[in-house]
Amino acid sequence: MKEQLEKIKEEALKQIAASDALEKLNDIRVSYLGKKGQLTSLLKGMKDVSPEERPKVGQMVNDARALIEGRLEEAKTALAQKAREEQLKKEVIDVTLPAKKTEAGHSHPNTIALEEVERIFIGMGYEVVEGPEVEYDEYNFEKLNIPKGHPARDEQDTFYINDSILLRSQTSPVQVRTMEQGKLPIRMIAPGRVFRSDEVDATHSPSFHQIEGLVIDKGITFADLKGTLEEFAKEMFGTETKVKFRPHHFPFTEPSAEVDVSCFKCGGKGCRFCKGSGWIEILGCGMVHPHVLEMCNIDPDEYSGFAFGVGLERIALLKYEIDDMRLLYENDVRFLKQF
Ligand code: 2NM
Repeated sequence: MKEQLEKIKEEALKQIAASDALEKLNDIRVSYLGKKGQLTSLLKGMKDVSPEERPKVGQMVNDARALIEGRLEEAKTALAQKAREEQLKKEVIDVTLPAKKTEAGHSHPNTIALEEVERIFIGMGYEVVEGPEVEYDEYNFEKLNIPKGHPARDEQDTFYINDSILLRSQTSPVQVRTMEQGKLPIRMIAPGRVFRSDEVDATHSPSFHQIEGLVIDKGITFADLKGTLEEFAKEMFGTETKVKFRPHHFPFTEPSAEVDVSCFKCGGKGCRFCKGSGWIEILGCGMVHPHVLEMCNIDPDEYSGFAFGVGLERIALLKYEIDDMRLLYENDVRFLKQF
């Protein structure tokens, strides 16, 4: 009987050591320790053992049972631990993997054109300055030589919050604010949203964007203005571009001019794009009016300067050959992705 017990014990331990799944361990438990298990059957054979031997043999059977149970438990814990480690390995997060791409849309043609204009002027030493879209009448009109009743107030009719506060019709109030701060010389551009009381059509919108430039220093002349804008036009539209200054009138500059560039489609010969003229109007400019300088506390006998203003949408429409301004405000990504 002793030999039988040893054999059963050895066989059980061998099977436990070799099992690689929880179900197998359970089968082993049943086949050795279960009601009809081998060890249980062995106990039933105790009646054949002599009464003196019985306690000893009983003890041996119990020890074997305890040993097998202990090993089963250990094996179960080890298997569970292994399973958990494998799961952790499978679920590991590799933080060095590239992130899932989010659909980021596309830069708006206005943004692309603005960044190009900013790049050119920053390259010439200009600062980019921003200011409020809701402005005082004083900054939007009065200090720019457009007193109440001036005809330019009709051309630049805008939206009023009350008698003295409005939505700016140009970005020049940013220049006024900068001049008032009194830090000279000034070399700046002021890009931003402006408002006019206009009906929507292919070339008009009640809200659009402007970039205005201002240079104030001692001895600034119209020659500086011409050279600067010619350089800008060549960088923006190509080195072959020619510029033409036509006399014009603005209340805040004297003298004033409108600037045409030679058509970058036909080179100036005349085409559908430039409506046969060979020229395309792109901006307005002039020497800052001495009265404007005075109202901004700058002595016109000591300082002079030039200013200019360009419509951002106009540049974007020209540059990308878009024929309807309304397309710029729909933000249809299929449209935006073309630029
Ligand atoms: C334009 C045309 C000409 C302009 C003038 C000023 C200021 F504040 F210095 F007086 N800022 N911008 C100006 C001059 C704007 O836009 C067509």
